Amino acid sequence: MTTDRDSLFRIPGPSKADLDSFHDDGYIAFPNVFTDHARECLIREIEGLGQVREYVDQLKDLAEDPKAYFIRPWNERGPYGDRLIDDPFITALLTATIGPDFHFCHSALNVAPRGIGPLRYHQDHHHWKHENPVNLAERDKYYVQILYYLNGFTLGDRNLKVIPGSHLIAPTEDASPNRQAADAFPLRLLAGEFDAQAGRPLREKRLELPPGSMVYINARIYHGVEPKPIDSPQPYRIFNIDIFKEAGPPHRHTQEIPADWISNAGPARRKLFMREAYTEGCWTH
Ligand SMILES: O=C(O)CCC(=O)C(=O)O
Ligand SMILES: [Fe+2]
Repeated sequence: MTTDRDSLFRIPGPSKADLDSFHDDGYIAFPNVFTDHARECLIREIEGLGQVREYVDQLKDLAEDPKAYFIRPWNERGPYGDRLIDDPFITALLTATIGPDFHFCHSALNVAPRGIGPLRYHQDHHHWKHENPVNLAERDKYYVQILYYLNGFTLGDRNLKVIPGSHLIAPTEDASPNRQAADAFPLRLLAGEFDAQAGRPLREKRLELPPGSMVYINARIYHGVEPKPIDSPQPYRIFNIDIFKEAGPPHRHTQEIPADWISNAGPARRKLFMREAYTEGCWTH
């Protein structure tokens, strides 16, 4: 537990129940975990970005054919977004769940407007979707996604949904890149076909989270997102994500770290950034 620096969060680290949830269910939900000040400053920082302002300004014109704003990697981070990367709470959580040997992989920012469609059930562990020796060797390593919901979401309004325990299912060909099989697989999971393998019933859990929340997931868990109704009381849902991986070769989106992030980093932060980025062909030569 670190107290050497101000945190953006209300709690210093995970509880025993949080850790059990990570290992047994594949995710931890942290409702309203940001301090009010941090939540407000982060929202202001993101809404102040030039591209986001432009996007929000033209939302009314796009109402017929809504499109989300999406950027990956999200490098244009202000002071609060920057602090998020190695906030003491985040570092404590990563260390408690996956051990001390992890790297920053990449980030993204997403703004989802009224009328946007769903995101199907999927997993995000890219080494499962490729068969190179390096991918096979990396499959069992942790890949964690930290999903930040600064303005929250309600049930049926761009809510995240998960299948608790589905991170325990071994990779099969059915869970592979073939789109048709990949779409059918979650239905088979939910129909009970893999309950015995998981040692528990695999059922959908639809989440509802207030502003200032975060969800910490093992990227092997099946998760998806529901559409945002055209008459949602919330004009857009802000979602940013930081992804960390156990030390090892690059994942599919392991990003280049901007030079100034490295030159401005102290030793602990620099360690997070000292890894190879993904490049075309890096798994095959
Ligand atoms: O939009 C969300 O709430 C989650 C998106 C997602 O599944 C992802 O970024 O991997
Ligand atoms: Fe995802």
